[in-house]
Amino acid sequence: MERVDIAQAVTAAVNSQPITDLHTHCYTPKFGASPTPGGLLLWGIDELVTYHYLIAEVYRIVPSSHLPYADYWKMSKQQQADHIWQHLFVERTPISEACRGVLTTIMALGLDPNEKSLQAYRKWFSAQKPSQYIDTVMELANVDSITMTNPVFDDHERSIWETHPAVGDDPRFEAVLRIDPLLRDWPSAMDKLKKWGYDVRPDFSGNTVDEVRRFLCEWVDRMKAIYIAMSLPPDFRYPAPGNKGEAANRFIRDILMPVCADRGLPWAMMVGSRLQVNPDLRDAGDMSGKADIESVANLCSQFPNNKFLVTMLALENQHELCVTARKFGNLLVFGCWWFLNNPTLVEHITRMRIELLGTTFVPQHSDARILDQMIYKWKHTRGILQKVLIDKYTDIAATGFKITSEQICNDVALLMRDNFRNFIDR
Ligand code: RAT
Ligand code: ZN
Repeated sequence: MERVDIAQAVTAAVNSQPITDLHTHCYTPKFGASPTPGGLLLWGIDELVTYHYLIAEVYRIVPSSHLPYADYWKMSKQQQADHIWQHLFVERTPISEACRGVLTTIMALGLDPNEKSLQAYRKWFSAQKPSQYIDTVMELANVDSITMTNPVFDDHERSIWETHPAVGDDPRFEAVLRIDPLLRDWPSAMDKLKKWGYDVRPDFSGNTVDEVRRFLCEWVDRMKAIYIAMSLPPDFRYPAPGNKGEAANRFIRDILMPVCADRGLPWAMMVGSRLQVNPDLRDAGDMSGKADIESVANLCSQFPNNKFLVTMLALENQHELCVTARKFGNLLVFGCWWFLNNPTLVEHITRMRIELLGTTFVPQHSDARILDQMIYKWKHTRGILQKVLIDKYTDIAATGFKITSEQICNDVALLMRDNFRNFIDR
C-alpha cells in the first residue's frame, strides 16, 4: 500500500474539491446587479468595502457622535466605501477578519491590496460583466453551486419572482424559500397572506392550515426551492410555552412539518439571531444570543420523517448541538455562522465536530452577501480545514492505521459537497 504524505494529500484534496455553498445571499444576474438601483446581486469593490460587518467596525473608530448614522446612510455607496477604506484600511491596520477578507479577495483577483484610494479597483471592476464575473468568482473560489436565500416576505424580491418567473433559472444557482416572519411575527405574516389572496386568519380558524400550506407549496414550486429556511431568535422554543406559543406550535406541527415531509425538503433552522439591537446600523445592528438545544432535540424526535439543517450563532451552543446530532440521523449540523466565521472559532468548532461527528457534518457555508466574498470566505475556510484534517489524519496514522489518499479525497468530498447533497437528495 502507498505511504501517503498526509499534508500533501490533504492540501491537494481540499484545494481541488469543488464546494457546494449551501447558504449565501447572492443572486442570479436576472435579479439585477449592483450598481443598478434595486439590483439584488451585489458585487464589486464598493459593495465589498461597505459589507455590514465593516460598517459595524468603522463605527468603532468614527463613532456616531462624529458621523451620525443618518448622515452615513445619506452618503452615496462610493462615499460610504471611501469612508470605510480611509478609516479601516488606510489609517488603521486592516487586521480584523472582515478586513482581511477584502485584502484576500483583492489579492486573489490579481490586484494590489496597498492602494490608498479605491479608484484603481473601481476601474478594474468597471470592466467586468456580472454574469462572466460570477464564473470568475466560482472558479477562484472553486464553488460548483451557489445557494441563494430568497425571502418571500420581501416585497421587492417577491415582485421580481412574480413578474419574471424564470428569474431563478441559472444552472449555477439554487433557490431557498426563506420565511422568517411566519415564526417571528405570525399576525403580520397573516395580514400579508390575506392581502395576497390566501384565506387565512391569525387564530387558525377556517381554512388557515390548508391555505398556509398552499402558500408554502406554491412558493417552493415557483422557486424550485431546495430547502425552507428561517433565522430564529435565541428564545425560540419547541414546543413554545403557554397560549402565546400556540400559533408557533401549530404552524410548525400542522403546516411546516407536513409540507417539508411531503416535499422531502429539510427545514434549515438558523438559531440565535437577536435582530436590530441597534437599528441605526441596519443589517449591522443584529446580535447573537444563546439558543435552546432541547427544542432542536424535540423537533428531531417528534418529527422523524423530517430533516433538519441546523446552525447556531452562539459559541456556547456548539458542543451541545454536536451531541444532539449524535442522537438524531435527521439532523445535519452546518456552518460557522456570521460572528462565528472567524479563524479561531472555525478551527475550534471544526476540530470538535470531527471529534464528535467524524465526517457527518457540513463545516462551513460562505454566507456571502457580496458575490466576491466567496473568494475569501472559501480560501480562509480551506486553509483551516487543511490544518485540522492534517492533524486528525496524523493522529490516526500514529496508531499504525494506513490512510490512503483516496480515503482523504472521499472525506473531503463529503465535508465540502456530498453530505449536503445527499441530505437534500441531489
Ligand atoms: O451573516 C449575515 O450577513 C447576516 O446578516 C444574516 O444575513 C444571516 O446570515 C442570515 O441569513 O440571516
Ligand atoms: Zn445568511
